[in-house]
Amino acid sequence: MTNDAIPNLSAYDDDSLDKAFTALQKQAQADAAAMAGLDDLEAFRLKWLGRKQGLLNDVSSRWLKAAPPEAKKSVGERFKSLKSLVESLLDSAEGAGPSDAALAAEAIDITLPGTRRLTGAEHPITRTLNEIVSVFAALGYSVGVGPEVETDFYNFESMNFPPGHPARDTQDTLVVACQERRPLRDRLLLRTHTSPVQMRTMEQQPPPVRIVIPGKVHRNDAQDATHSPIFHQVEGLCVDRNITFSDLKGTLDHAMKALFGSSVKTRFFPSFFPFTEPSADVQISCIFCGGKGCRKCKQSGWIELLGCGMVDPAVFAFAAEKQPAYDPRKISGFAFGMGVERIAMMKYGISEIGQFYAGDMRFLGQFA
Ligand code: 2U9
Repeated sequence: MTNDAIPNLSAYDDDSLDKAFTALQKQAQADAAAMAGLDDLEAFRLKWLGRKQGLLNDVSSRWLKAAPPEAKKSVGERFKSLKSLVESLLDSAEGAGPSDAALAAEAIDITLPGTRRLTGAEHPITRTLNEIVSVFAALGYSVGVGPEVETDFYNFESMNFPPGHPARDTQDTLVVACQERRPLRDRLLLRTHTSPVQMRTMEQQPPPVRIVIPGKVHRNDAQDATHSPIFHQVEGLCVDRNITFSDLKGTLDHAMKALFGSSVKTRFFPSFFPFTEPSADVQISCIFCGGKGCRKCKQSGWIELLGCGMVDPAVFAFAAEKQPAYDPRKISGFAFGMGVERIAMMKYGISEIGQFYAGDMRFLGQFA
């Protein structure tokens, strides 16, 4: 349906007007008969009734407005009936729905098998991370996030790793280049743990604090079956009056039961971290053999899963520089940290950490 221009009328006698209007009526009827689908209906409406370029608009301006006064009435009557014809053609086409030809063109064979679409699914690391976070969220913990590019102060110094202290060697660090001219505390690095977010949170709010920090961390470690230079942690911090090691044990025992099943047992071994004192490693009874001893737990019946401890007063002292309420004589707290990959590997029986990052659909599809 092209928009043919409306020629100017050379004569306004009844015969000439009849001829001109009849031609347009026929054209409108032919256009209406040729309509097949909704697109054609809209094209018809635009061609005939379009406000600026519609043919009726042209007829009105070229024939009706240009008519000599004595012919205005007869042109007007014919214009009115042409317009009603176009409108009724449009109405009946709208009511009639698509033509048989249009329906046939759109017909589908519903007996053919459909196209199977892949359903997206959470990555096993995201799923495990969310599961861990929800266990603590149910205990009233809130969730914090913070920068992955950190300063030496937040990543190390405030966490009780003094400059030059050998404890720093336990977390091989990727540093941002060309920082040598800055004071050590301001130099940028890729965070080796999510602990700086807890420190930043304490600086922002007085106790009580109950937070978990999930996130990506970076270490200058070679990749092997169980290590990756980029991995994920969930760390937690609880600070209030009278928080004791029993609170820590009860909380983590509950969390491990929530994550691995209510029959799981926990035990706490003395350990060392610069930021907690006393510190402990937490083991859970082997989820593969129930504690009897198997290859997975090296016949011990126990698997080491996370670290924890009571927040070192030296760490509180750094927070107290901005929030005096973190006075270790008045408050106490516990903290813990776990590797998400390690927990996901345990939960899903995965032996190669690299599987998580390879993007192999045969692996990822198992979690859909
Ligand atoms: C503040 C004070 C103390 C966080 C803690 C651990 C123990 C721990 C490791 C587990 C496996 C890291 O992913 S891993 O390699 N983490 O053992 N993390 S206590 O202690 C804090 C954190 C923040 C202010």
